[in-house]
Amino acid sequence: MATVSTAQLSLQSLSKEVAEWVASVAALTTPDHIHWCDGSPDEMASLRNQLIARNELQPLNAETFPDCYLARSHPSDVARVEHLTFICTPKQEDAGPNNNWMAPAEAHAEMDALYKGCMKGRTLYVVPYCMGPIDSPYSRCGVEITDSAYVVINMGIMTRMGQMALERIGRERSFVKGLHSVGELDPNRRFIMHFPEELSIKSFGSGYGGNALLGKKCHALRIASYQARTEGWLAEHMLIVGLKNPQGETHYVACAFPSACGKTNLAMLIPPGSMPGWEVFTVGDDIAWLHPGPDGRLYAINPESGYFGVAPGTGPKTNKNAFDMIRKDTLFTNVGLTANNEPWWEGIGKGEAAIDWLGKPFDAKNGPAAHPNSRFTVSAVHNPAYTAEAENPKGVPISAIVFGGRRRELAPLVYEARSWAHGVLVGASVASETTAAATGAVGVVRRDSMAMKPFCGYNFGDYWSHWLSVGAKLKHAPKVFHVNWFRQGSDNKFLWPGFGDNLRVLKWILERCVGKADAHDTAIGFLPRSEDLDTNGLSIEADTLKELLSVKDEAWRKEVVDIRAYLAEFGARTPGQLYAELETVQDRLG
Ligand code: GTP
Ligand code: SPV
Ligand code: MN
Repeated sequence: MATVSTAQLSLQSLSKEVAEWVASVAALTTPDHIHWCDGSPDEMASLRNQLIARNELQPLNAETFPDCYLARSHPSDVARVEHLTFICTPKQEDAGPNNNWMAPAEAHAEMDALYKGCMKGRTLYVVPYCMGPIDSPYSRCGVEITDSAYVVINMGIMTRMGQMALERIGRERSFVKGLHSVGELDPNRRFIMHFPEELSIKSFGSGYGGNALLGKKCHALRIASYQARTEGWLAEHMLIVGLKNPQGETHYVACAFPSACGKTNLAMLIPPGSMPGWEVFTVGDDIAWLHPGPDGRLYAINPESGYFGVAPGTGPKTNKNAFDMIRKDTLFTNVGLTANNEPWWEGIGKGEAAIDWLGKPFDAKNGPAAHPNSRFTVSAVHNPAYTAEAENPKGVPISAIVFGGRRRELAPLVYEARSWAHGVLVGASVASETTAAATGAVGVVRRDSMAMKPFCGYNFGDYWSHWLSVGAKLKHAPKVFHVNWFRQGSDNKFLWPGFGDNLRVLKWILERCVGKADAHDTAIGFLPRSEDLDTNGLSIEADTLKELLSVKDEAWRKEVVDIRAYLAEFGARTPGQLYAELETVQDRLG
């Protein structure tokens, strides 16, 4: 029998459902010890000390990076594994061509065989958590069982963990069950399975990010999107940012960009010096749960309480807020180190690496010092742009929805959809170059509808219909836009400066929302002309800006053909309205 500890957690309000599930998992996995997590600072410190004693965590320079630590994952376990991620609905067509599918009984059998005795000699941690403000009607709770102390520490930062979550589960009786074991970290024995109808997740063989922190992509996107469909809301891969203009008006914008395509950076951008009077507030950097409100507007909460952000590219020039945010109380994963025991990565803008992410002396011949998908985990309250609106149980009203992708060609800097339905087509058609956030080739353009290709827990055809139906319920639907910060010239350099200067594009977007800014009407939607954008203080060639704001009809005619073929992959599930919207674009292209 396993020994049990509960730290400061009171199990008085423990629901029968949780107790029985934990007991059944313990019987299957046979841990030596069971620890119920309370999420307290003492508990986190004790878990860190255990990892330090086992050489799995390294304290960083205590003077310059107080309470910061470095973890190195297994070198084969550095990103999400989309080819090993499954949606297990009874019917395959409900998972859709956008997902890998396995029959639930088969998936359970396969996973339970892997779990059998897998925690022998280990501790089973029970992590009760709440996604969203603890008192919000929109929040949802879960319990993750894991044998990884690293996962517990991350969940402690990324979610509201402990007593309050356990009590809410006790009242609601419904919660998402997430079972996770690192197994042997064998890439050949690694699976991330989702059972949306059972509200359960089974993950084995990885300790990394979205594969292992089950509250994040597994619960807050794959399971939640499935629930959201039946309940009339949306669970999306979106940042939420508040923008206060010099007149003192604040608007909130939700933006869906694929992984490693700029959400964290946009969510905490610093206005350029030539745009005085603007203020930026971060509500969320990765996930938004959106609900139609009583006033006919769309309201967003951020289900997370921390950021699991991409380290490379984060420097004082690109993202000073993030750079300042991660100087204390931060957990780094797979970054390099300076001779001074400070974290280092490509794009940090100062110092140099002495040790690479594998722990070896750095030699540029062997590749980058930091893994391209190296990350920091940090509490949202450390963000200089944090706003207490992130705790607002009602969420914040959304004025604009912005889709985007990483495309060296074709997609202009920004354009506006003509209507909600056209916006759903624009979102469904998002295409982007793959990044290091998932294993596999990098830089390959693929369709990534609403930036949800790896995260939608059901058939995209049904998902697009759901988007259309949510819009139909909104008296004041947000306007929908598309942006691309990543257009490149023939020299492979980015045409647009990006980062803080993206506020210039957001300004035009907000002015469009209140009917103040001008635009010209193109085949694909409304675009600003050069003079419609605030370029005061921006050094950019007139021709470059013109190029960024151009629509190439010939290339777009090809794109339309490609989009139609993509929509057709979803057969009869694709809503006819999307084809009608595509026809309109095609007619306008001539
Ligand atoms: P996930 O956490 O994987 O969902 O990523 P994300 O969408 O939050 O992306 P993030 O903001 O972390 O940016 C990913 C990479 O793109 C980093 O290396 C950034 O430095 C870079 N990046 C972000 N914004 C811009 C931009 O406006 N222009 C350019 N050129 N690069 C950017
Ligand atoms: C992403 O890949 O979109 C991330 C990182 O935000 S992960 O938590 O691994 O999903
Ligand atoms: Mn993400």
